Amino acid sequence: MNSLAADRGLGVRFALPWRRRSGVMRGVDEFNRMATARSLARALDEDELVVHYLPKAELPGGKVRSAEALLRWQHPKRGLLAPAEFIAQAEQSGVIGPLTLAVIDKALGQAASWRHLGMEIGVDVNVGARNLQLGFPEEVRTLTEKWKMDPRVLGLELSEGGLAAGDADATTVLAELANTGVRLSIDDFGTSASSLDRLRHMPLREIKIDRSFIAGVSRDESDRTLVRSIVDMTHSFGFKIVAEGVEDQEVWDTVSQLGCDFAQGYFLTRPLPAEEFVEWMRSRAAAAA
Ligand SMILES: [Ca+2]
Repeated sequence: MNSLAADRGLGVRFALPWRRRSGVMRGVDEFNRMATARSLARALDEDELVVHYLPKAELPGGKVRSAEALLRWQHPKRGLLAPAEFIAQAEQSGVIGPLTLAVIDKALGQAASWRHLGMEIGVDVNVGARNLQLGFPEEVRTLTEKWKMDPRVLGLELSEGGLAAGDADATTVLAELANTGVRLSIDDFGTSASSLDRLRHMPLREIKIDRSFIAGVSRDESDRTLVRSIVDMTHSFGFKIVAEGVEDQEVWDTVSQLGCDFAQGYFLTRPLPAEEFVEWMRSRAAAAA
């Protein structure tokens, strides 16, 4: 079912089967969208946004290098909301710009307080196509300077679909972002058709292989072949590879053997609030000692 053989040559479209998870907008009508967008703007003012952290560890040793900042909304009436419940509305209403900057600000502030505790950990923030506006690189630079952080502490995870659009402004913005020194990755790789030839000319450091390809690697030969091929090709471009959604030891061992550089997933831990993340890191260090 995977047509990899046909996609080996560079410059050929690398078409992977669509395995995208269910749409987030299902069942949400226009009225709710607008109401959500208005209350998101208020949530920013009231500081109702919370960030949880999902560690990313080196393979095979498991040293934690960075943590992905995952946004939650502590809604006064609806409780803790996951991004699937509000990100699409934020993108449509334009709140996504200030929202993403608020997450970068919080994540950098967190990295600064971890550094204070002796933990040198980078932070990775999810960025959508609509964030790639002229002016965004300068805003990012201002935030790294505000927290006096080396820009390499910050990683931005860009959606594959957004980059595939190939808009001229987005290309300029990417080049400027790379110039600021922040790390750039492609997120959830494999969930949309993208041209590897195009990707290899982008200023990227890292490819994150979508969890849907990783889940089956320890028992499915075709998933293993696919992951191995992605690793071989993207390593030749100089990218590091992250396996997303690593849930057990067998998958950890398999993606490590396949040449992935980093792993993320519940085998390490679920996403944790910042204070719990510190405790988790400490108990891990104690167990390793
Ligand atoms: Ca991500």
